[in-house]
Amino acid sequence: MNILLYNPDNEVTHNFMPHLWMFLLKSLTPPEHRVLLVDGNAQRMSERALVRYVRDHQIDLVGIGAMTRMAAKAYRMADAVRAAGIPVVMGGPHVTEVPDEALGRDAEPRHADAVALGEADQTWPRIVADAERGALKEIYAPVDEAGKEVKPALADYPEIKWDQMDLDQFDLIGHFPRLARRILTLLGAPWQSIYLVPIESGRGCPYGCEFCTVTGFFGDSIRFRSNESVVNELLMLKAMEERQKAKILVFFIDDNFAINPRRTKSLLREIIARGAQVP
Ligand code: B12
Ligand code: SF4
Repeated sequence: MNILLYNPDNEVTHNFMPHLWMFLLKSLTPPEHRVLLVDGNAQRMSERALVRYVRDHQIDLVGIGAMTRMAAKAYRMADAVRAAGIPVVMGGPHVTEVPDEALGRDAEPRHADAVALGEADQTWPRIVADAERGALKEIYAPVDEAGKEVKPALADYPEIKWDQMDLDQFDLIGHFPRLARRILTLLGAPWQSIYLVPIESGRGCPYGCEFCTVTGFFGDSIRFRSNESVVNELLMLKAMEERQKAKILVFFIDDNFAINPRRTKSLLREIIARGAQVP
């Protein structure tokens, strides 16, 4: 199948960083499928333009992820894609809170064929398999056979092959004013592109602030990736930086990067030690 993962823009500002979920789900997609990514923050699209893209690339399934801030645009885009006959699955924090809204179970019209609740690391391959059989279910929840919620163990976090992703749409140099680009050239900066790459090292938060969805969504205990897996990802980006003459900045998107000082220090020490070994 050809799958498009689409992240809507907020129709006001441009984001400076791509969203991690798209790269993560692409990495978790069985290799026989082709996955394309479009982030509306980098290439803003109208409903008509998205439908044209879907037709031009013969897309069989569209996955849309959105925060509440972008939900209205997400629904409009989903409606256009569904009207063109392509199934839409939606995920992320907003539809997890209000799945009935996306599925048209309240007073509003339906926007999605299926909704992935919560963390979709484990449900995504099932969604893809069901879509391929033409048998999408309405709701995919991360639960075991007994119906108990299962949080993905980040111990087996997938390798995100940044060096094999087409990152052109996320190149920040294109967004720099012409003067800033000229100054960079005059200063002899060797970079032909600049990327800001999101990385996570852990999920969850014990504090449960009333205005925030993180504790409800990711749980109140923190799960960490192994130091090795995080540092491997950083080293891959460093190698990519040199090969592509690019500048790559890394943004740790963890809500609580330093919540466990012993673990944070051990990660930072490993970054320093293994980073120093790179010539
Ligand atoms: C990094 C971050 C930002 C960054 C950049 C966003 C980016 N480009 O990554 C910045 C700082 C810019 C930002 C801004 C805002 N953010 Co923010 N942000 C985050 C943060 C900390 C991490 C996001 C992330 O990558 N998580 C890790 C990935 C793996 O998790 P995920 O995105 O949830 O994806 C998983 C599932 O949701 C699911 N999934 C997601 N999408 C899809 C789609 C499909 C098809 C499927 C099947 C599954 C699926 O699968 C993934 C893997 O399990 C989250 C909190 C958090 N820990 O998630 C808040 C969070 C997403 N932000 C939030 C908010 C409110 C905002 C702002 C609106 C704040 C403001 N008032 O301005 C702005 C809006 C930005 C905009 N463009 O308009 C809220 C959203 C709540 C909601 N109800 O939607 C969150 C959840 C934090 C909170 N306080 O509750 N944010
Ligand atoms: S992530 Fe931050 S705002 Fe959200 S519950 Fe935890 S401490 Fe509070």
